[in-house]
Amino acid sequence: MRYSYYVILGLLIFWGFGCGEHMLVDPHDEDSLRQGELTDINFLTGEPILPNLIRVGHVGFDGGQLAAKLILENYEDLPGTFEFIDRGVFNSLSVEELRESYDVLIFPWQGSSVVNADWETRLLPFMELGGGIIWEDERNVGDLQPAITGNGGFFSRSEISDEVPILTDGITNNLGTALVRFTDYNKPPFSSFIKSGNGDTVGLWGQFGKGSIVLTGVLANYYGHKEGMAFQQNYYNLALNALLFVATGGGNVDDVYPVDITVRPGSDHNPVSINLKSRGVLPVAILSTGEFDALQIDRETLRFGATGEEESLATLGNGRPQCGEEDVNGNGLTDMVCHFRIQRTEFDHDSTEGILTGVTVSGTKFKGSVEIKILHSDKE
Ligand SMILES: [Ca+2]
Repeated sequence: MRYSYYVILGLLIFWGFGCGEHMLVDPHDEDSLRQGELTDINFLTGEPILPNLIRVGHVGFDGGQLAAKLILENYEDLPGTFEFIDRGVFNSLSVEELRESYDVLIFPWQGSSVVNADWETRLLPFMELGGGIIWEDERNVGDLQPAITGNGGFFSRSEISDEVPILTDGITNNLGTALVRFTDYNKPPFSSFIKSGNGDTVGLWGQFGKGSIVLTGVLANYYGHKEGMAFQQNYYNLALNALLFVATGGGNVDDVYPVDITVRPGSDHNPVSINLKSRGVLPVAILSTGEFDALQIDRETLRFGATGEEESLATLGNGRPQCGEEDVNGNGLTDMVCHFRIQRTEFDHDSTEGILTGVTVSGTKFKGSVEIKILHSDKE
């Protein structure tokens, strides 16, 4: 079971969320140029839903261990194809042509400086088309401006400084010397995840549209080998993680998990009537299921009203959201009940639906809707 490593890691990290399978790719999305049937992240477990095929293009240099090639071809730890792209060919291909042929582009250490990896006209558009980029290339750092400023050199022994799901899973050993330091970057969407012993940022990741990028000054692709010395194995795992990370959009979850909600739980009225003149609050229950644990909601993110964007969450005297935990439907699973100020829900006399949105503590977006009835007894 070549995937078991990731499945177990994902389960360990997101064990609190139960398990469930939700394919996030919309097969009807005509805008998507994803060719390799790349998939996304399971909403609840955080596990990557593995791509069927990752087509990797390796730009301009074929030295080192080529961890990506090992991962895809020798060990088959991820499904995919690996192809060298001659620098001249690379420069002659448009972004659209590149995206049609490749899901991930690797810019390796000692890539040719002839390569045109201009951020604005090449890399960013490639990612916006859903492509992923892995970068170890100290020779073309100049192409990254204005998004990122970096410079080459030797930067002391480095290590993971920030945990990023998928990307840093299982990377425990120290990493070696870095050859690129990132001195300035827009933040967000870039985040640092590897730092050198001197505190220099030598690893960044970011998401752009449906695509993502991992930039490192450490040479995971160059040195990574599954059966090498400990540091090579560590690099191999980082290269594998990076490949999976960018192939799945960097854990980019655009979709929204559907949740069940009820207004005024326990009420006999269905739909529940709402009096727009009321200065009171409306209790809304977010129901737990075997797949969705409502207690994992980040309460502060809840919005409820006509569009689901209304900041109507009621707070207590201490500023905390007015929420409680209760099994409102008696199914043995504790639900979350929060109160919303009717005056801030933006409902009008034509409203027939209340929409709730929010985010779980692990970053999963969710949304629920419920039928409502506006009380028309008051003459306006
Ligand atoms: Ca329940």
